[in-house]
Amino acid sequence: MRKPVVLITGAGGEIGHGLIDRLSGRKERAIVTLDVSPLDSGIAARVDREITGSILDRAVLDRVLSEYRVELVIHLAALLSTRSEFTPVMAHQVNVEGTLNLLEFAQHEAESHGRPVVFIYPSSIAAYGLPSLEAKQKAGRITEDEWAHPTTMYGCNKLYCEQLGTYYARHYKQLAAETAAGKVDFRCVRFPGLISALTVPSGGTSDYAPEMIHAAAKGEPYACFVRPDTRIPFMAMPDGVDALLALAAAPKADLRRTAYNVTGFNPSAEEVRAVVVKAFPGAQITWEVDLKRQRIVDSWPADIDDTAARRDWSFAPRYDFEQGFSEYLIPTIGKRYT
Ligand code: AKB
Repeated sequence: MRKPVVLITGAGGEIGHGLIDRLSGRKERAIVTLDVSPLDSGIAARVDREITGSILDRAVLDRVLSEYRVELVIHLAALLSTRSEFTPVMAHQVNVEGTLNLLEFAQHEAESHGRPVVFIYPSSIAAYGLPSLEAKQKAGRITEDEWAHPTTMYGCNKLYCEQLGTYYARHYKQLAAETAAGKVDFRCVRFPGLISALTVPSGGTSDYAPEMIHAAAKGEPYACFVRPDTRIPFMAMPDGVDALLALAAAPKADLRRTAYNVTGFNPSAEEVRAVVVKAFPGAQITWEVDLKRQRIVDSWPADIDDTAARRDWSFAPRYDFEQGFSEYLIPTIGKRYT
């Protein structure tokens, strides 16, 4: 008998750390991870099987299929927005072909054990694209179906994979009589920038907020790569992990969409700086705008509407801007660097 497990791809990244921390405490299912790099020792010890390999390698996925009964896939592996602009073809391979491989894998798993496989996919505010700062200001809080015109390779990849997942969930092989549609139970969270106290992100464009905080805690100077008035939504990592797990556990009948916005708070870069300087007096934060990265965040919304997530699966973040910093980020980061 194959063991029932959760498969987490890209497990060594920012979200993976928080997720493994939480899931290993729950002991509901064995945890199998797949990442191109070995996991760091802190999380490696908490998973049941660590596979070092690529989501582009179908032989690796076939091996997982033969060994485990995967009931839940949490597909985190991706190249983030700034990195993807430097290597767009590779980004497309990892972000789109990789996701396609995983969806096929989930479909085969579901067929082999005769039950739907829940597939959790983190999408991003990068799926949006506002054409100008004026439009961004006017748009305010936007819903999932507005302004979905991404300007980055990563954003295009995310938006397309949302559609691809919906295809697998609702229409896959609808012309092939022998295959019932809907074996992959695809569910997607559109994340804002995530801020973790435990890890520093790499390759993203929302990274300026976490980088500012971590640099200040380490006593290092930081030159912020966006203008002080830049405003996009963020969320504290524990809320991000909660969102993935809450969506995975939601009764299917309650879900009226496949992709849901979630959000925590939306300070300007200057407001983040002010809080950081208050928490770490003497923090040296300057502004050195990178025009290309600025253009990316200027195309992302200032705020997003999370009404659908609140309505369909009762999602409410624990942390607002004040509490996110005072109760989670400052104390946890402070401890980490002392
Ligand atoms: C990035 O900046 O690329 C990510 C994201 C907002 O999806 N953090």
